[in-house]
Amino acid sequence: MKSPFTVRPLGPAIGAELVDLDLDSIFLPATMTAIEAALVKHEALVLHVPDLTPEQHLAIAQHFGEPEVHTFYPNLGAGFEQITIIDSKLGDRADMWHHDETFLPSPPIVTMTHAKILPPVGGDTCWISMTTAYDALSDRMKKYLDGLHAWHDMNGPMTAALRHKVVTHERYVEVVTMNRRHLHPMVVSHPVTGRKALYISPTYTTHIDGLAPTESDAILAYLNAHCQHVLFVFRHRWALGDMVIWDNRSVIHHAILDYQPHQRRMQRASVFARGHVQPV
Ligand SMILES: O=C(O)CCC(=O)C(=O)O
Repeated sequence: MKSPFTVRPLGPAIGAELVDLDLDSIFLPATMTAIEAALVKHEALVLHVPDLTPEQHLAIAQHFGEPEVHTFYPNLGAGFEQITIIDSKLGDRADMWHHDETFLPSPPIVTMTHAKILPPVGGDTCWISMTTAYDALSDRMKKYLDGLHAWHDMNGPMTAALRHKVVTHERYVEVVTMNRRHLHPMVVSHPVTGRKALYISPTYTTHIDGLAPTESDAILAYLNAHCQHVLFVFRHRWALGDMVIWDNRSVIHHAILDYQPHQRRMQRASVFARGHVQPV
């Protein structure tokens, strides 16, 4: 069967774009299977879809699992509660390296963001291939990490948000008392490809379980610096109507905040694996 689009790699380690995708075909299982295959291989996929409707956005999300109704961000409402709005005019920003919501027991596996309003220049997003970063570690370091787990906590970024006056004190107290933290393996295996990936981020990972604080801090500082090497990074300069789908099991991301006072508004859906553990 003819492929429903052409996959053009945008970097050797991570990133590809889908060319000539017919949006009507996304309701065909074969198209979504092909998109998923391209995603797990390239880890971040750019689709040029200015005409994408919220129905189509949701249909793509539903292919991957259970779209999330986000706890913190506003959404499109009335049947589209799973389409979240991240708008700089509301003070929402994601200018830090992170996987999505790793303070949860089963964080979203895939996220997809559609550019609706962009600044005249700036506002790019970057992704790091945590599989390629893992592959580049020494065998000694890989052995050291084997079996280690680290804590992922929501409270650090909330404290930073309070300090930057992005949240009110009332909102800060409301969120931190939810006590969103979880222990995850430092290295995970991708359920489809089997590739190993580092599973830490400077945003949510606070410390390695069972290690002395100085050792944990030193190891995390080394790993975070290692991951941010340019060799592992894919940077996308958005055009209006682009959508990027990324695989949270293989990448971390960072939305660059360099465009103020201009507005940047994205509509996004994040997707839990089917049967995920509900946060309490
Ligand atoms: O706005 C972006 O480019 C990405 C924002 C982000 O971190 C997210 O949607 O999870």
